[in-house]
Amino acid sequence: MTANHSPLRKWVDEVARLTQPEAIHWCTGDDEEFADLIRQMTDDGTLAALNQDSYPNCYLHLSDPSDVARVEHLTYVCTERQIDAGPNNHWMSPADGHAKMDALFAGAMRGRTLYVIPYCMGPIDSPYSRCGVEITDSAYVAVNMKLMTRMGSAALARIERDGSFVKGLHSTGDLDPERRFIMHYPEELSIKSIGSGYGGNALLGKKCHALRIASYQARKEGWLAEHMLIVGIENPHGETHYIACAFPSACGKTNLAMLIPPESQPGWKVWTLGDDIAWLHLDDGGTLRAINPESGYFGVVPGTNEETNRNAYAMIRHDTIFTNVARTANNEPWWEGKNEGAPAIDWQGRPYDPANGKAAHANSRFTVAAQNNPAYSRLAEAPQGVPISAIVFGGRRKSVAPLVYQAKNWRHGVLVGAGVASETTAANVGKVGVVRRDPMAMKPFCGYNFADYWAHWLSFADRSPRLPKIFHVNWFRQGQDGKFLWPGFGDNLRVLRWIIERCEERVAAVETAIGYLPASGDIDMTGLAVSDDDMSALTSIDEDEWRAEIDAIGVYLESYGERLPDELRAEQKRIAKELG
Ligand code: SAT
Ligand code: MN
Repeated sequence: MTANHSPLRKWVDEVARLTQPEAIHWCTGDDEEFADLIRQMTDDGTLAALNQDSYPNCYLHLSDPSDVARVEHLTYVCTERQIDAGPNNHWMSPADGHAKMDALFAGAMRGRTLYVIPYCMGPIDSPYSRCGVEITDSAYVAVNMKLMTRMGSAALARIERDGSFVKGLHSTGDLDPERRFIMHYPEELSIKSIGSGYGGNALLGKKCHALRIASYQARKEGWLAEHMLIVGIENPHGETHYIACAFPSACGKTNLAMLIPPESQPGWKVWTLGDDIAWLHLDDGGTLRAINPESGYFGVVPGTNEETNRNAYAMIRHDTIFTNVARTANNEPWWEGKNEGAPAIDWQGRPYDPANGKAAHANSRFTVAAQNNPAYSRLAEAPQGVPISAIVFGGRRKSVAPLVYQAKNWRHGVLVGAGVASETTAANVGKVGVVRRDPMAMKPFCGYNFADYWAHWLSFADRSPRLPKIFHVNWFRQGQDGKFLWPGFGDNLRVLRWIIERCEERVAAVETAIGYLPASGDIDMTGLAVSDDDMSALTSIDEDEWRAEIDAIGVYLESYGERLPDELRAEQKRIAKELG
């Protein structure tokens, strides 16, 4: 298969001249090709077959130990003017960015195969979908792209129809962290990434295209590309509300998207549409509709078990690629929190020795097609997407943020999103557990100046009277003893039910300066052992802490200078004043 589309052919020729591959392979995306690539990688040691009796079609990839997470400090947005990338991004001029990358790409694919991967983000026939082509020298990337996106001939046909696509050039290079860079050129709709084979750095359809480049496109075209899961919550009468939730990486988006209702909530069902990214568009009637641009999951493995996420546990029992987990003596995958079996070989391929730390890497991942998910929503493939009732922001906060609160209106909700903070996780290289601002959980992913991004969010208020309600949740609140106050996982449904009742205007709430909080007794606690004291700590605010928090948000927002929208500043001041 090759393209008729001449800009694509021309680009592939140019890249081949620069990178000097030994062979060029145009991906069709069919099952035979997938099987061939897997066979080739098990032959050359890129993948190891896991126990094919208990884990059919499951494989393990161990990355270079220096290449196990996203590298925000090496990730750049290259716009003509630095101010357009904003203080939230590392910046380089497009000319410098290309010069730097082209020097690194020169001859980078010698002796390797160049894969051309046409892909479509979103259902092939959706007007909201956008296509891209990734060129890579990694077969591991090619098979992951097959699981994560609509990849191959159908995408190529759409590219030929649309006449446009996002260009992504990737090479694993020599994996030297000194020669590792992830560059984005939003004004040219292109990406260049070298020196890493890890997920978010190398699967360019994901964070690079579907968030950084798409957020830029979305602003120009009047929609939103967000770091959000999409979930359908069906009540016992068969009515379903769709909710989009933004949490930073490794804060439980996949678990919430696949939530299993506790036994005490009979008749409730939860359907997954997406676990990481949502593209949101206003339809002609002013309803905000969401599609998931991806078609698979690249989820955190540790902690996944029968109790925490039964659906995920079943889903990754077959047809799954594991990255950086450990193995048992029986050649089954193993990870901390699996609650079954014991590690024999760690994620670096060494005999397991607790002195070397964890058996599986804290950011070890599974890649699996969404179709494997027993709770996959039948509307996940719908070209028109699903109507969103509520947008939920959240972070990992030991203190300050209550279990749940509702913004008073859209403008206030934008401030709530802009003020999101979270303790850092293993999904990014760097220190874990430090609180940092992560507006809309997009700090690593917004492809342009956050100040302009907030203005874009605010502009929706004038475009529709029927926008979703906005909430903030925190599943990670701790007591004085450092224990989590809220059980999380399936019990989060109780909080989602309150959110839905608020959307349907069926329940009152307690008004405070920071928003509406649940009144005592309004969150269903049937069958749940959380003490009254803990519940009141979870559903109240400490005004001193909040005065400090709102001040800190004000200082953070001001760091965006002149471009900061006045409306946002005014909203922060209003709350500061109400808190007194
Ligand atoms: O960036 S990845 O997509 O690899 C994982 C994450 O951080 O959410
Ligand atoms: Mn993510």
